[in-house]
Parts: sequence; C-alpha cells; structure tokens
Amino acid sequence: MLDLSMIAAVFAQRKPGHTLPQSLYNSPDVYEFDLDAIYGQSWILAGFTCEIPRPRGVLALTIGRSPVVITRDRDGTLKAFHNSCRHRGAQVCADGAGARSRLTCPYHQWVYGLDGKLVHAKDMQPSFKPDEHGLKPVHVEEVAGALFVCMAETPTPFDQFRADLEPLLAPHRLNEAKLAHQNTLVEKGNWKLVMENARECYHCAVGHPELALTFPIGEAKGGHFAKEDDPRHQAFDAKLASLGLAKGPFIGPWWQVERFPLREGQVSLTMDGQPAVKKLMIEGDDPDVGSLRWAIEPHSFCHSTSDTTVYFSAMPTGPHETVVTCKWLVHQDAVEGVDYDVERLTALWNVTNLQDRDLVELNQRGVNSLGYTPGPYCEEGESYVQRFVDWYCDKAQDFIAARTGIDR
Ligand code: 3BY
Ligand code: FES
Ligand code: FE
Repeated sequence: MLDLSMIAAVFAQRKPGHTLPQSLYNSPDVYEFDLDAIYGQSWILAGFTCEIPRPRGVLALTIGRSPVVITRDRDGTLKAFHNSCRHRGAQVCADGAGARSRLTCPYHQWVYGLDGKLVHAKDMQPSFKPDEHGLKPVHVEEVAGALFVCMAETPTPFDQFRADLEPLLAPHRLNEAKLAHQNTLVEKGNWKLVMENARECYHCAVGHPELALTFPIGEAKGGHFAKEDDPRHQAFDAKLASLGLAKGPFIGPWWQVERFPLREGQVSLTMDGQPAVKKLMIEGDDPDVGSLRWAIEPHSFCHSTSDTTVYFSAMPTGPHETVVTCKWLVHQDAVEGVDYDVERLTALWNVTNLQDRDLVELNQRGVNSLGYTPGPYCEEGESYVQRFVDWYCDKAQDFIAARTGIDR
C-alpha cells in the first residue's frame, strides 16, 4: 500500500511556475501512485476505430500496468474491459489489434464473448457461477473515429471534450482511415519529463531543425497559435470558413483542440512540407488546411493534416522509463507504394521523436543530480508545460484528498 501522506508532503513542497520536486520524477512510489491516480483516473486515447478489424475484432493495449481490451461486435457496438482473466488473472488478449468473435484466455482456455460474458470454463465444479465471472468493464467513448478509455469507476466528465473535438476532427474522416504504420520508442525518462517536453516548442528551434521547416515553432504562445492581426492568419481563417472547417481553439482542463496554419507554403508535417499521401483524408482536393492539433492529458497529442493523422502516446513503464507509441493513419483507399511511401510518411516524426528522446534522457540525467533544484518555466514558451504540471498536481492532490482527507 502506498503511503499517500508521504506523497502529499512532496506535493506540498511544490513551487508554482517551477519544475517539480525531484522525487516526483524519480521515486518508485510516485511512479506507482501516478499509475493509479493519473493513468488509472484519466481518459486515455487508446487508438482508432479503424484499427479494429471488421466485422468483429479487438484492440488491446496496456495502460501503466493494466492491460485493457476494446471489442467491437458485428453491429459496431464498442465495449472495453480489463484484459485480465477472471480465472487466475492472465492477460487474455495480446496487445495489438485482431479479428475475434470470442476472447479465449491462452492459459486454461476460459472463453469470453465480445460483450465480456464468460461463455465457457472447462470442467468447473457445479457450484461455479459463470455470470459472476465476466470481464470487468472499462469506460469507452468514440469521437469521430478515435477511441478513448477510462479505468476510473466514475470517469471525469467527457461531454464537453466530445463537443469540442468532434466538429473539428470529423472532417478528417478517421472512420475511413487505416493504420499505415506504427512504432514504439523506449525512453529512459519519467513519463512527466516526456510529456513536459512534448508540451513545448521552446526547444524546437535548436532541437528540431527538420520540424522547424513546417511547424510554426515560435507561434504557440500564451496557450494557442492564433495571431488575429497577422494577414496570413486572417487569410487562413477565411479559407477555413469557406471550406466549413472549424478552428477552435478549445482549451479544456485536460484537452487542447486547435487548427492552425503551418509555415508559409507548407501543407503537411513532412520533411519537405508537401503531402505524404496522394489520397486526402479531408474532402476536396485542397491540401492546404494547416494542422489540427488535439492533445489530452496525461499522455498524448495528435496532428491531423489534410493527408494524415499522427498519434503520439506516452506510457509509463517504470520510474525512469516511458514507451512512446507513434501511429500514422492514412485514407483506407491509399495504396502503399503508389499513393504513399511509409518512409516518407514517417520520416519527420521519426527524426523528431528521436531528438525528443535524447532531450528527455538528458533532462532525466540532470534531474537525478544532487544539485537539482526546481527551475522556472518560461511563461510564454512553456505555457502548455505549466498547464500540464498544474493539471497533474491538481489531479494528484484531488486523488489523495478523496482517499485520506489530506487537503492541499
Ligand atoms: O504538441 C505538439 O504539437 C508537439 C509536437 C511538436 C512540438 N510539440 C509541441
Ligand atoms: Fe485464464 Fe486460467 S487464467 S483461463
Ligand atoms: Fe520536441
């Protein structure tokens, strides 16, 4: 059992506007706490409906130390469960997507329906009650082809987030997409250092020369990208209006959704700024619609350009280890080698993610130092980092308060 009063004492030392106290980036107890209080209580962008094979299939992923499986039946009904067998607890479905009509545990072959009900348990005694041993449900929501799960008993309200995201994401038609590629990167850093790094572009000019060609690295200031008095932004707004594309920004407690223009003359987040896919995800043939950035705490950001959606997700796997998963979606009718080339599609984010991994590892090494003292964030260039750490501390302290009565 975690000693929540000790963790509460660490949060009490935190200096607003500054990086976190050292043990929040280091301690094994805080890592366990984060899995329960943060990853166990938040909505997680698990993936995309188009990843689940039709007519019936599953998408399984591990959130912290909890395997979760999302199922879709022939009618399209989505459900999610703890992917832990009700016999002796084995993980039922391997992580990843697969076509399935039943979920069979590989250990002793207990069989579950896609609705989580236990339908067969070999040789069990007459007193055994299968209806009491279904898979435990997890909350699941779908927004415009994106799948969110939440393991909390009572999840954080989702409706406002849906209302903000749906109209902006729907034109990207993710239900007509396919997964073109995915990869993972193991980073030797605490997940919060991965996310702090992902929430700012204060490092981008020097850290990401390739990204800086297309991404307006200096523009995401004070929380969002819009520059009302810039003629280029005005022209961008007028064009979006003529195409019926909403822009936002919608900034909620744990989300940010905003369409913004890329650098002049650039239409996609690729090495050369040109589309990586011939068949566009959005309607029409104008690829120049900027990027829709949609990001949720604690773990992800996505960029939807006219041609592709890129997904970034950070999963803690240890106090000093995080696995970053990156996925690229393209139109389901786009043919690899004809309409797109995986190398070209993925090159920019691959190089960017590797650069970020090195920065995170550098950050972790220095944070481990006897000489580490929390330092001040840059208010303008690191405003989203501050939002992230403030959100984290609030969520953590709410969790502690609800269980111990210790208030901040
Ligand atoms: O959230 C983002 O947009 C990431 C990707 C590039 C820079 N960084 C702030
Ligand atoms: Fe799943 Fe035994 S643990 S059938
Ligand atoms: Fe970066």
